[in-house]
Amino acid sequence: MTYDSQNIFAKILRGELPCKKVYEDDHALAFYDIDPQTPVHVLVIPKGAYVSFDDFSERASEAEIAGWIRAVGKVARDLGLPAPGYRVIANCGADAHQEVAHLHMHLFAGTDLGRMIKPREKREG
Ligand code: DGP
Repeated sequence: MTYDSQNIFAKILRGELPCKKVYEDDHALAFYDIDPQTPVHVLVIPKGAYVSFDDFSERASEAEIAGWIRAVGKVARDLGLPAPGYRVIANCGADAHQEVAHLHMHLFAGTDLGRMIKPREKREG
């Protein structure tokens, strides 16, 4: 998938749209999700033009990769999430229902998040 520079997060990065900023450095920007699904719901995006995790891991520099990953962890620590616990998810592509085609890590926290996948007894097959 080619990167569309008109996506919402690209506009936020350029300052064309506002966001409720949590953290920013040379490689990453973190802000609160506009439609929070948990009491704490933050998005951490790399500043470069990458669509998805697989795109980023293929094309980003070592510094960009380290910078983004470190930013995700720093935001979690700064928000006090490690002790109660939190979840990180990056939706990539159609089956994952990725809505915004700029790589983003969701941080979910602030409540018992339940199990990540269906209980064994409710799985198909
Ligand atoms: P995903 O399905 O993983 O692509 O999630 C995209 C998320 O982006 C979704 O949780 C809602 C959030 N979002 C969409 N538009 C905006 C916006 O303009 N501002 C902020 N802060 N979040 C947005």
